[in-house]
Amino acid sequence: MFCYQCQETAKGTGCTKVGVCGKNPTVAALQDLLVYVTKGIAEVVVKGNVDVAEISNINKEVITSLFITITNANFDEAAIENQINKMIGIRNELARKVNISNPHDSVTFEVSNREEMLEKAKNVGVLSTENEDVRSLRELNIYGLKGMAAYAEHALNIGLEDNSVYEYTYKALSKTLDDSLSVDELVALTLETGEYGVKVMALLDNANTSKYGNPEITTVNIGTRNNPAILISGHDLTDLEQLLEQTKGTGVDVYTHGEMLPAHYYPAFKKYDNFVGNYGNAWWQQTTEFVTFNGPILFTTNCIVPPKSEEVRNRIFTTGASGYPGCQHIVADEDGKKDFSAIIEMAKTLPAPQEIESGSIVGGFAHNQVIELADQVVDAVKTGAIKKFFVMGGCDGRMKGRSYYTEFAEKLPKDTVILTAGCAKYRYNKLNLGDINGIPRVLDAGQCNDSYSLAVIALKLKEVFGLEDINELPIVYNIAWYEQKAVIVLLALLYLGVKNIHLGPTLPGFLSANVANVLVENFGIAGIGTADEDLVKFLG
Ligand code: FSO
Ligand code: SF4
Repeated sequence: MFCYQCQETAKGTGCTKVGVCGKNPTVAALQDLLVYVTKGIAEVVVKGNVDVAEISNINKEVITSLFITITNANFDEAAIENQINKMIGIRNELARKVNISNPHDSVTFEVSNREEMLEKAKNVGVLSTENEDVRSLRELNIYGLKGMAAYAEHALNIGLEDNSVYEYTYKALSKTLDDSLSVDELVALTLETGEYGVKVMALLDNANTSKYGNPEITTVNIGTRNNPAILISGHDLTDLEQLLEQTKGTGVDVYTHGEMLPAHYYPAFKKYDNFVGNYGNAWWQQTTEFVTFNGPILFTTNCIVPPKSEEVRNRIFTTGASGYPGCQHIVADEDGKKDFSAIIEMAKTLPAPQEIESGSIVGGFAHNQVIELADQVVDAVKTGAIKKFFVMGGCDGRMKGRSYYTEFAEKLPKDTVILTAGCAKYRYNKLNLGDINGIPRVLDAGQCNDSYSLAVIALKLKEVFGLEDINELPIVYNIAWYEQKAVIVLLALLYLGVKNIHLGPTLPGFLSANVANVLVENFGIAGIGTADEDLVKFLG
């Protein structure tokens, strides 16, 4: 196997024997093949001039397939094998209808069993592109497309889609097969991927806020009650809504974990008395937190860490693109309805969660809320009460070096404000950093996709202060990354013209030296140093 798509890749260069994430070589190979057949479908759509508006079912399967291959989303060999078979069927049916000349191998290959799939996968993975710069740029784009697919799927679950996002996905996937593309053309493609990243995050923001209201300042309980409970993780708000509806009045409580925390900020979910609070921290801490939670856990998306015991595994359920062998997977019916009764019945038989902390945290600072506070914020900047903003969004992870972010947040001077989104916040959101004239020093906009909010806020501030360039704002970008959704967020920021982003805890292993240089020279991308060194650098 060879996989280097996430920040925790072995030695910073690539997982070759087994994934640091727990992905085994069979899963890795099947995921490579799933991406490959998805590229084949893209080839047929692009070369055959297929109108994406006519193939909504295929669009959906394409984004689901990409989503399945995101880090920590799906470890279930059988589920991935099924998806490959489904995609080959879709590809063949489409190819019969549009008939393209000189089809690429991704359009024509056939495999009839697992063994043949594994054999075929040997020649279609990341290393099948020999030139390391071309490989680096192809993968950078593919990882961005995977992140984009995840966000598109959440928006679609709410009923919103944008055909131009699908069209672009097909175009970009097919370009990753094109050997005639120069490095410069692939760099241009990367920026275009960022453009569609902005589009898809705006689409998801629109879907979430039109259905569930605008996030608002909210105090979230981090303690527990004495009822049996279900923990919901991942990012999908429609799954949460259905779970809350189905648990209403059953005596079973619902808690969020990891990236589901920002759901508490939406007005629509506040009416549920059994929606108690957030349990625990970022995804990687689930290995201990799921043990003490006691009740069943529902994964709606990525962020699964292979459970260490049978006992915990038996309590895990998956849905959507997520999957884990031996865990019950809940499928939606044709109308998108899911039956969570098995989870609810299990919860009733299990003890209430063990309290691991108490108190509360405050969040809900997405664009609408911050813009409502704009006068206050602008005043604080004008009077010098706020000297600088630090965008510290992104991801958390297991790496020891991530304690940098806690130290950095603790050491920031009291006249600075942290803007965050994604699970990176767990490194500093319980530190009690205080406020500035009533404005909390950590403003949490929401999930990783709500990084869109941070961009909207920056653009608004630029307008209010009458600046020409977003980079003239007193904002420093010190972002943490882990998986492919962070890649699309990064590409989106680059497309919006944000310069000098610091990316840590390490730069992506998939950037070749030359591609890293392009990012450094054109966008000022840099890594991180120690917290002390960086504070001196950023505060000037
Ligand atoms: Fe991932 Fe990062 Fe959103 Fe976290 S981008 S790791 S679990 O912030 O969440 O999906
Ligand atoms: Fe390794 Fe990350 Fe790939 Fe998992 S997703 S196999 S940890 S590079």
